[in-house]
Amino acid sequence: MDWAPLSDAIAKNHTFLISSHLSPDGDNVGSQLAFIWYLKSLGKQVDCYCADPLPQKLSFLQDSALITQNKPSGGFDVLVILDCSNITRVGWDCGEVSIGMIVNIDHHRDNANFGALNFVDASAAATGEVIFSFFKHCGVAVPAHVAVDLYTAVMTDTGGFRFSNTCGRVLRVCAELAELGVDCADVYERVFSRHTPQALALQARIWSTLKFHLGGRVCSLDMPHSLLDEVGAKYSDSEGMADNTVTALGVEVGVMTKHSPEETHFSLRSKGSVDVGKLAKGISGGGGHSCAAGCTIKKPYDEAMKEMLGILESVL
Ligand SMILES: [Mn+2]
Repeated sequence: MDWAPLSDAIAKNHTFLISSHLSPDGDNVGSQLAFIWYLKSLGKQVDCYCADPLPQKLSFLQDSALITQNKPSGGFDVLVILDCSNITRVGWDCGEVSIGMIVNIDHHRDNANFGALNFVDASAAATGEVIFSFFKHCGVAVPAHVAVDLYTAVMTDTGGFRFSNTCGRVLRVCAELAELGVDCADVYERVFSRHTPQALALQARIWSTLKFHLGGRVCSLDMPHSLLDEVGAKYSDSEGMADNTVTALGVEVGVMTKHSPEETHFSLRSKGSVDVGKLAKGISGGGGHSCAAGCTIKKPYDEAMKEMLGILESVL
């Protein structure tokens, strides 16, 4: 990666706005916090806006309150968009603020290169990994709390080092971060093992919808949005459930649906034989990685599920 244009853009400008995608996850939040810290350490003026609030489990990250839901106004020299394959993923209209240039830093292979400067490394497991390589290129002395941000980014985007994007390089990056002062067990526990009773009740109800299709090659779980009020849980309490759909023997593709009466959102997971990223892209508003992707079908659950199973039958 040629980092010189990024270093130049940072050196020549003063006011920065950072943003990332809706439904913030560990990579989104960790990457934003690391980049806020870096720019502030250089004396830059930095604002950060995320259209959705952070999940509670990520609020332990130092300075997480710097990621605000205060809609930006006025002008900024540079808008830095992190972890977004396209600009609509930020969930707000960037045209509402006056922006000198857009810098796009990401690791999604379907990134639309929407920035004036684009730093997209599709081989990286997380945007946090891309940022860490930039920091190393610049010789930045990364403090422990920023190492925690970046470690959280990589840990979450690899599903706790379980996904196929976990490789020697990724583990070496995490080893370097650990040596900078990350308490790995503490981060894992905070992110993956702290559930409210309502969250577990929600997950129990989701498990009760377990179904197998297409001769056992597809497994599905479903969450009607109305379930949240029923058990007093939050939308984010269902996070991670989609990963369970590919844990059964014989299953090639897992489908986790979340539906309202009008539309059905699909989280797709693959064991590898089907590229669900490609599949989701063929459906309006969809996208993602080859083993984890998402899309929405604007139809009620029964109809949408029938359509999805038809698509899956044609590729399995
Ligand atoms: Mn990511």
